[in-house]
Amino acid sequence: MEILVKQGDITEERVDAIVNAANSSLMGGGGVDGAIHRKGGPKILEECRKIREREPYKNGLPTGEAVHTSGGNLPCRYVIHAVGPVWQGGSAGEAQSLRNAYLNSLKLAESLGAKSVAFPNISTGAFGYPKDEAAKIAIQAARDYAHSPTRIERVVFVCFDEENLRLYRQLLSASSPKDDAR
Ligand code: AR6
Repeated sequence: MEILVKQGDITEERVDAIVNAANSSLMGGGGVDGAIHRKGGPKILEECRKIREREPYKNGLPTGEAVHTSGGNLPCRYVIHAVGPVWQGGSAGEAQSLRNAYLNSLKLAESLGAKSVAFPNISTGAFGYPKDEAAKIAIQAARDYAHSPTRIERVVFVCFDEENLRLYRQLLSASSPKDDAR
């Protein structure tokens, strides 16, 4: 599994699955969530509503978990809606929740047969997670996932802002996977 970074708008990615930085309501919002629903069209929201109608999601999607819809009008086949944590200072389990959001998205992508998956920088916008810490967790989660056999061939971190792009580039070039093993 290759791990790549690029700058851009995730709604334009030609991959099997893009991940949405959603909130537990699954009813849309601002940031990347807003862009995905705007460009993907009403079908995605309709599918989200259906997910919310059934258990165990009647009260919303818990933090760290992921579900999927179609890609609607987007070039991707699936949108994986994952909920990252709201930053509360770091002692409320945010790191584990963020890691779970990445790992659960990868597992779901794999179960859908996706070979290529694009991620935004989950939780680093409205949810306020410090970008450097979030980038380390995201990259480590992808590397840990790649340690086990997987049919996912490509993971792309799509950075929207310069700061995230710089952090991801630095982290992906500065350390080999082995150096990162903890
Ligand atoms: N493509 C890729 N990345 C983007 C795009 C885009 N089109 N637009 C923004 N980003 P955020 P969160 C980056 O706030 O922090 C929403 O209202 C942005 O620069 O989208 O997980 C949801 O409904 C940032 O680095 O998500 C939730 O309520 C990253 O995406 C809440 O915000 C994440 O920023 C989720 O907050």
